[in-house]
This record gives sequence, structure tokens and C-alpha cells, in this order.
Amino acid sequence: MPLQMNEDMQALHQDIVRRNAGEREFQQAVAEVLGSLGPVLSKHPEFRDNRALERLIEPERQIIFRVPWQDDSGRVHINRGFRVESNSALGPYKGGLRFHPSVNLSVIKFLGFEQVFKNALTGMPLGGGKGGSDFDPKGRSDGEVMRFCQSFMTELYRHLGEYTDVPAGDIGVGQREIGYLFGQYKRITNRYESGVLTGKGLDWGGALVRREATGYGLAYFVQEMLRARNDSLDGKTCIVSGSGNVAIYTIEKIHALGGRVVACSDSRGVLHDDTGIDVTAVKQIKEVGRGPLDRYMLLTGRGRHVPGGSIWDAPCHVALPCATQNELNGSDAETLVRHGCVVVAEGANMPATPEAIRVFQEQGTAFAPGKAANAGGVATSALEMQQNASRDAWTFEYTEQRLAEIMRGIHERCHDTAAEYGTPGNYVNGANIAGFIKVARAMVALGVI
Ligand code: NDP
Ligand code: 2IT
Repeated sequence: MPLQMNEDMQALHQDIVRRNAGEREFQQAVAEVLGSLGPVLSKHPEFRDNRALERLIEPERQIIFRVPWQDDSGRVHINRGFRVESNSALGPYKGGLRFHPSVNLSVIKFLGFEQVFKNALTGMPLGGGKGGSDFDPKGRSDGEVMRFCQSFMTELYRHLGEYTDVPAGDIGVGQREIGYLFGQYKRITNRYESGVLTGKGLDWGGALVRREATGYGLAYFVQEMLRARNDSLDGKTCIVSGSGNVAIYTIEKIHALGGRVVACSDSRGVLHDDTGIDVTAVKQIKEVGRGPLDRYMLLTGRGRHVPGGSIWDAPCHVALPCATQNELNGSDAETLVRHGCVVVAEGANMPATPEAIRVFQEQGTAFAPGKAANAGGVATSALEMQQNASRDAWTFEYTEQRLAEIMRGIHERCHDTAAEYGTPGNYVNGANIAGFIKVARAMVALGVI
């Protein structure tokens, strides 16, 4: 439980734990928010009387369904599909789909809950939700992935729509999967409804910059965090965990902005390259080949791969966790601080444990939560929806400029809100408070629904 929770919040927290028993990740995400919101409810009795926070914590709808599919040898498999529609006060439910064996209701509920705050922070008209399945795409053929996606969408389509619920990608769901999902949605509904999914391919309704957006946005956010400390990325040594969509484009933009990324990782181990990670090689391995990172040495003739190692042992000024939840714990945080790390920003959703966040805050390391720092992905999804609605296509330069402005705006909102509530430099409070106020105002205006 966070240190700062006041008595009312502790009572609410106990109730949440009771009503959501065993849902560890969901309880963790809610507890972090409760730790920030005490002063907001004191200042805004209308939110308290309206029970906006309690309503926001309870998802509007939770859908769980069976996903049967056949592998290439004709064997039948059964997975579980989820869509948690968390809150629609600001717009249609919006958030990604995750395909990974670790997916369960708690994971999807925590992701949907955080998505509500993140989407509010972008300033775009988006509600929040999340979905996915415990399906493991690793080692599966294109045909198997296609049949799985078709079965998944055959159930999910009835809950979607450009004004209702708009999924996108997340772990294990990229453009290939969005293509199969969109194809099946189009077939079932007999509608070319581009705005029902984002992260589409450029030939079939997708938008430039969406692929790069989360990583580029994170790098812009880090630039703002350093600027706020009268510092810059110039010459900074950085480490980025993961080597998927978010990690790759984070590395690319950090390099473009003057930093040097010396390590990245995947679920099998850590890749070190002190001369700077060659992002073209990582793209070749992960985007084209879907293979393991140790191929890097063969491709580039440089680097060092440590099977199973921890990336957080590598000395750096800037650490960017971009793989998955709870991948950076309290002792990792202590190691990072001891090595002189000054900025940590979450590219993944909730990668730092509460203990890690406490270490960063106590030691004066600037720490930005994912709901602020990785919001560039969903913000650019909103730009894709805008282009779909107007049947238009913007240039890369224009779209990236919009993304950079949005990230600057989110940084400013979090930074200023943290100061206004008496905790300057605390981006966790800034993001939770600014996101909550925006959603709660709309919830009050829309009545008790
Ligand atoms: P990808 O599937 O493209 O990449 C995931 C990366 O993380 C891979 O390198 C993967 O390793 C590693 N990884 C995943 N799960 C685990 C695990 N349990 N243990 C160790 N390593 C793991 O996903 P994304 O890059 O899209 O997503 C990464 C994070 O960013 C997630 O937390 C996601 O929610 C978040 N995010 C994504 C956005 C997007 O637009 N895609 C937007 C905002 C946040 P391996 O290849 O070995 O499996
Ligand atoms: O966590 C996230 O913000 C995402 N996976 C992207 C969501 C989206 O709808 O683009």
C-alpha cells in the first residue's frame, strides 16, 4: 500500500481488495492512484458526493469469452478472450489487445483502468478499455495466428464500433494481427469501418507514425523531463528493456535526440552494445524474423548477449522499461540509483513495482509513470481515427509534429499539476490527479450512470 494513502482512501482500498480478491495487478494499479487522490477529493466535494472515483474503479463492462481455434495439424485449442470496457465518459472505449500466456482478468482490468487516465491526459476524446487473450503467438504459423484472430473477432465484433469501442495493438498484437482482426470484422459486418481498429497498415486505413508513436513519444517525454532539470539527452547513456514495438522506436528516437542506448532485452536475456544498439539490426531480428536477440552478434559483428541476465545492472543515466508489468523491482531501482541514473520513464504499462517507485522518489530520481510517458501510442491512434473519419492521410512530418506537441502538453500538465498539489516533480501524482479531474468532471456532468 502506498505511504501517502489517507484514512478514507485506506477504507476504499480495503473495499477494492475485497471486491477484487486475488486480482494482484488490478489492486496494485488502483492503490497507486488512491495514494495520489486524497487532496483532490478534499478540494472537490462534488467528486466525492458523486462517487466518481468508486464508479471509475468499477469497469463499465467486463466481457469474457471462449476462443476455439484449430492449429495446422487440425488439433483444437481453447483460449480465453477478454475485453474490459473501463470508462466511456470522455469518448468511446479505447485501448489495445494483448496476446500473451500471462493474460488474465486482473491484467486486463489494470491495463483498462490505467488507460482511462492515460487517454484523458492526451486531451483527446477517448474513453478507456483493454482486451486480449492468453493465446501465445510464439512459434505459431501465420495461418494459426489468422485462425485465432478470426475466432477472437467472431465473438468480439458485436461489442465494437467506431463510436463504441476501438481496440489497437499491445504485447503480441502488431500490424499482422490487426490485419486479420480487421478483415474478419469487415467480413462479419459487411462494413469497411476503418475507425473500428487502429494500428492498421498504410494500404488499408492506417496512419503514418502510429507504428513509431509510443517509442518516439516516450523519447520526447524524456527530453522534457531532462529539460525541466536544466539538462538534455546529449551524450546520455540509456538502457531500454524489451525489444518489441515500444523498445525499438524508443531506441531509434533516443539516438536521434543525442542519447546512446547501450542495452536492450527480450524474455530470454540482455543484449549489451557499448557503441550504441544498432536499431536496424534489432528491427531485422524482431520485426522481420520474430527471432531471439542473440542473432545480433551474427548480424552486426558486435555486442554481447547475456542469457537470462537483468538489464538493470547496466550503468546508465536514463532507464526506460519497455517490456511488461513489474519488470523493475525495488532492488533493481537501488542498483540504478547507485549507478547514477537520473531519469526513469515507463514505456511499458506499470513496469516499476511500488517499491521501485518509492526508491526513485526518495532518492530524487525523476520518475514518470506509463500513463503519461507512453501515451504517444494511443494519442496517435486518435490521430488515425481523425484521419479515418475525414478520409484523409497526413504526412509523416505533420503527424510527428502533432505527436511531439501532445507529449509536451502531457508533460506540462503532469508537471504543473504535481506542483499545484504541493508535490513538485512527482509525475505520479501529476498524472493521476490531472487524469482523474478530467474524467471525474465529465462523469459528474453526465449524471449517475
Ligand atoms: P511487443 O510484443 O512488441 O514487445 C514486447 C517486448 O517485451 C518483447 O521484447 C518481449 O520479449 C518482452 N516481454 C513481453 N512480456 C514479457 C515478459 N513477461 N517477460 C519478459 N519480457 C517480456 O509489445 P509492445 O512493445 O507493444 O509493448 C511493450 C509494453 O509497452 C507493454 O507493457 C505494453 O502494454 C506497453 N505499451 C504498448 C503500446 C503500443 O502501442 N504497442 C502503447 C503503450 C504502452 P519476447 O520477444 O522475448 O517475448
Ligand atoms: O497501452 C496502450 O496505450 C496501447 N497499447 C495503445 C492503445 C491504443 O489504442 O492505441
